[in-house]
Amino acid sequence: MNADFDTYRLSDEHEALREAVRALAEKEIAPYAAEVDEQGRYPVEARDALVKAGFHAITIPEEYGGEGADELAGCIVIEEVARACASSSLIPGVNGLGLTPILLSASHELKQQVLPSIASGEAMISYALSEREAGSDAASMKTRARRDGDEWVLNGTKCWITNAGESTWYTVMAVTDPEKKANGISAFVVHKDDPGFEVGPKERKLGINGSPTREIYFSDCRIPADRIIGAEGTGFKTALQTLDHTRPTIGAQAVGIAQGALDVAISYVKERKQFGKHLAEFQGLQFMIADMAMKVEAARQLVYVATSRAERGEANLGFISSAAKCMASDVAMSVTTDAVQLLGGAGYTKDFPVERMMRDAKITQIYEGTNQVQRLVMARALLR
Ligand code: COS
Repeated sequence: MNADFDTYRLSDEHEALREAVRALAEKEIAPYAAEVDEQGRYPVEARDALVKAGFHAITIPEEYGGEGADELAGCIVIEEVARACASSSLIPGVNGLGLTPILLSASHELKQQVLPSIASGEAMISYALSEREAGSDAASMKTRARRDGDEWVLNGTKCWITNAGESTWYTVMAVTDPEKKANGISAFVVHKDDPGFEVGPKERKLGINGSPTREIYFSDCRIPADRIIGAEGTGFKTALQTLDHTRPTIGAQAVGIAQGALDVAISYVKERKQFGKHLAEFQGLQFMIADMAMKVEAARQLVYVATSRAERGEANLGFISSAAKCMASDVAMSVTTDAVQLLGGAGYTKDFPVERMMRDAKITQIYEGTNQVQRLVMARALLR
């Protein structure tokens, strides 16, 4: 935690990327966002548009067929898509989460097996750490992986898996040595067609209804031995190191949702009249708008600093990446709630997108570690 104020700078390329993603999101994603939410359907229009533009998994290195963009670029894509549709932003978001363990720790051969299919958009990837009884306490997982000759055999159930059923690949953490606790967990890549792999029914959720969340089941699921990510016993560390890189991307999603709600609120208060004046002329509401924008900008800056530090491979990312995720998601919840308030009765209806944004914001305080876990990570870093 150095007092280094020049920790990132948006390049011309980053600004151009933002403009390109915003244009794409407004034209090809926003028009379907309400329908995707109401029908609880996967945003195929967003997927096709993101794949066509190469924005669905932008951080895959060129060597593996990807765009080779940096993590800040990855955050900008997620932020701008989330401004229009949070469910759709989980396409680049979850790809990033699923493939980061591979980028960080897999062999060149495994990267070659998996990454080109994701880079081309032919496949997507999900991340499977949580279990019904192992959420915040992720190391207490029960899913087992046992070596049998040239194969690993997986048994167990993973829970709350974002985009399960849509993804082809799954990065899965499983216990290989129960005696060693966190150091007895290994990470694997499973393909949807591997024998013994199945997905469960869709969870019925408050928000992000366009992104399926399901359990995934492993019943004597056999995968080739070379699908282990890194060495046996390193899976939990890879999983946490991954979160150091991807929690800022949840922050980016939260910033995008908040910005989307703020933009709607600003245009509404400039149009709507009460007591013979535009709402924008009431100082009480002006102060609300100013506070909302101030919080969104502060969260954005923290997210960009965190992701830039992660990109540089700095040590001890726990504090900054948890702070970015925690603050941005708390901001998203408060700003979307205020946006509903500013639109009044209209804001509470589905005629405007702010009630959806408020429901979608809630998950950002919960997934990739609850904000209580983020505070625990921050406190541990401070008090170590
Ligand atoms: N990077 C690499 N290694 C890390 C690490 C990090 N950021 N943080 C901890 N480790 C290492 C530790 O050093 C320890 O290894 P050693 O025993 O060799 O020292 C090991 O990992 C276990 O760490 P720790 O003892 O801190 O683990 P805990 O069981 O106490 O769990 C929390 C730590 C609670 C922070 C972790 O389980 C967590 O983040 N939980 C939330 C999970 C989550 O985000 N779930 C959402 C799923 S993704 S949608």
